[in-house]
Amino acid sequence: MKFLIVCLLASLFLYQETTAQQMIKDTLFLAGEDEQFWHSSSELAQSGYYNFGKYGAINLGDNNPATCWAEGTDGNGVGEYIYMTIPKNIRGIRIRNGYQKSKNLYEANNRPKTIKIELLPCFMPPGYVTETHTGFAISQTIATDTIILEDKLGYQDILFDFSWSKINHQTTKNKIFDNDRFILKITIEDIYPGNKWNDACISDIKVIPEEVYEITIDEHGLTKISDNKTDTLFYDPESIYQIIDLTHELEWIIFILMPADIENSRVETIYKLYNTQKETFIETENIIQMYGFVETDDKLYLNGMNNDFEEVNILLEDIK
Ligand SMILES: [Ca+2]
Repeated sequence: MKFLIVCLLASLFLYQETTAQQMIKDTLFLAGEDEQFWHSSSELAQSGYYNFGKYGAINLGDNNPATCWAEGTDGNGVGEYIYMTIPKNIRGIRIRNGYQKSKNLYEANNRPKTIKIELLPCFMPPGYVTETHTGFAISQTIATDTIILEDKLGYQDILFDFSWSKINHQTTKNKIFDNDRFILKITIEDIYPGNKWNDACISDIKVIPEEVYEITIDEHGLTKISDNKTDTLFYDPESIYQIIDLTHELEWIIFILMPADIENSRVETIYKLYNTQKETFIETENIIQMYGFVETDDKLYLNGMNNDFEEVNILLEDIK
């Protein structure tokens, strides 16, 4: 009987794991139009349409330091959150922390210090709109990060640690949620206290767009070309590099190396794994041959042979 229960728990766990991307968890009404929508857990001095008040979340998108979102709870703002829509592949966000209308107002109010960032798949169910708000169905969090903000005036950049290639891989397979838009949930976990008021404020948030680049491969190396800038990722005239396999969007590449001057060298082939996001070769201990990349249960594995001559599959996210 004990055995049966263990099996049942294991299969339940697997079921949740494999269907994790498919579930609608909640629906929300966000304020805004076309490109950018906003919502917050509370709003100071709320009046009129929610999110559009004097301290409504819509103030986060106007690129104006004289307007801000301020939370409206009795506490210091810890636990309060905002939602914003973002396009896929963004590198991060730029935040004007606190109420930046003036230095005095900045210091008078609470500034978020630690924030939790969560990425949520979403879509707009048809007809789920009001005059001012648009309904979104959201999934559970699929990526998360915790950030410490600086206590300073002006914009500060937050670069995400998300693996967009992995996220895009998951959402492309999903037929329910949008592939090109996500909702970001930003929760205040700690604050820098204000010297007069106990309200946490943020003046503005902007998206840092996707880095657009192209990678070119020749037999001796890789070159990355972006915004009129050319970076040599690696160049090795001593060897010839041939591609064995690569993943979607060129994140991972398996090379086989041979000496360029075969006449004077022992012919030896070496397998190497390269990650274009980290811009480096990744060490894989005990792997003497790499056959390619394989996908199982939505996860990508490196398929190869270890030094005991056994075939192995290594989860790529583990070796990153
Ligand atoms: Ca503003």
